[in-house]
Amino acid sequence: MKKLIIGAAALILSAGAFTLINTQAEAAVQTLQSLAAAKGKYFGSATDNPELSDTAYTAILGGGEFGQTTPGNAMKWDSTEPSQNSFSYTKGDAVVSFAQAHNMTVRGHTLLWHNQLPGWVSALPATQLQAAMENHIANVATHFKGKVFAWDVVNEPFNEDGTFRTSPFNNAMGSDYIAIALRAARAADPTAKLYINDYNTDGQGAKADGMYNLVKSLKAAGVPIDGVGFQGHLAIQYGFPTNMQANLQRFADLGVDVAITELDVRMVLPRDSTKDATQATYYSNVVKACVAVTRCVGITIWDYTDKYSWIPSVFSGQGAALPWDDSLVKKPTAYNAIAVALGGTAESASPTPSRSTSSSPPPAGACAATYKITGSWPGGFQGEVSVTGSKPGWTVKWAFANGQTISQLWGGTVSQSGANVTVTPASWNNTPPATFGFLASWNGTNAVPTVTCA
Ligand code: G2I
Repeated sequence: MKKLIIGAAALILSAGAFTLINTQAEAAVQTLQSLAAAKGKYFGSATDNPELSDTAYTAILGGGEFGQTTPGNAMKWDSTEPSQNSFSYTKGDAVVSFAQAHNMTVRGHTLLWHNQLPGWVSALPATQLQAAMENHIANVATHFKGKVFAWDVVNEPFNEDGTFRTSPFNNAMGSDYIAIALRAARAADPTAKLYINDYNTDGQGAKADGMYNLVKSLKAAGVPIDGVGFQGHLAIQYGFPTNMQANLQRFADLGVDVAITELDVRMVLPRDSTKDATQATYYSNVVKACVAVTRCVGITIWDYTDKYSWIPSVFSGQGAALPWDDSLVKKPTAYNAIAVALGGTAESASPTPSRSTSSSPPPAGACAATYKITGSWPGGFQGEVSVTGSKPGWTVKWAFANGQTISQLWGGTVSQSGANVTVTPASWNNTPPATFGFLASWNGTNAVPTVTCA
């Protein structure tokens, strides 16, 4: 990670050695959250309960890059009230606990959506729908009161042409259900910011106009509406949304906050460097649009890694939409584009997806080793070495170039003396093919070393 030398400390630096100590004491690690915070905004990532048991994943999620999270599924109606008046908060509470333990704020998502709606709701007679909706909102928003800073009260109320989407709520109450839901949320949690959230409203067009007219009329009628969420599910093959910054600004000018709530930028697979570069410009443009609009409060990516992205299961043949790849390794293109757009500097030596070295295939009785960085987060990384060939009792060696230090290794015994690392196998791992893994620290640069096997 880069060190940021903040203004005051940099000034003292010229005064001599004593100040160098001061500079180091005041240096801060650059993360997407620290950069966003310097602009008065947050940078967050969605998450979901199954992922919270993946320790390499949570090390990055809670490692400082993100100051905010949104539960991808845990607070939706099917999760919180699967049968009428029977509430379950276990999953939502787990996300809140993780966030609280890692200095992250939580966006509540979502009180009302036509999707992931339990069958019993759609089966209710229209005359009972308003009461069921108000009861749902009252219970869920009360439970999470003080734990979420905002709620997506209503999710995706619009059709592409800007008319209201058909839903059990719209069928029963007409578009008034939106105002009724917002009032119920305000009554249950007077301090959470209340949002309407939708996709394909990021740029100007019929759907964004529909949202604009709705927000304008809700404000005029004194309905509690504090913000509009722009999901930002983008795809490089469809072009960048029209006038995104101006679009965000016109909503802000109505007197509401705006937020980028579910950003990802997908592509038709396979990835290549041209698509990665285009994707990076999309990330940059979205972040720049938010930075330029004072009332844009923050940006959330819809989970940070391709490993847990919703996209491949919905858009067949598409994906690679997040700034971290399937192996939890940062993509220098997308990640740096975000960091730079937030006013930071590009990481010159970010791990790339193919960060591995390997020796040539070994002759009989010899061995070869391949070193791979499988995950990386501020200050730490996970590595894996595979040993091939036919040499029982192999010894793998390498020298770190940048001060990396191994803290833990499995599948073998490690000794590290300065830069030099020697690994011998655990008894059960004596004969190739064998693999061992490790955790290590890094700072600034994390070059892949040349490994030897003997
Ligand atoms: O569809 C992408 C997002 C669009 N905006 C609203 C968001 O709430 C929505 O999130 C996604 C979740 O990321 C997915 O994880 O919403 C999907 C449902 O529409 C979620 O997928 C569902 C799967 O379809 C279900 O099969 C699965 O049981 O997740 C469920 C829980 O894992």
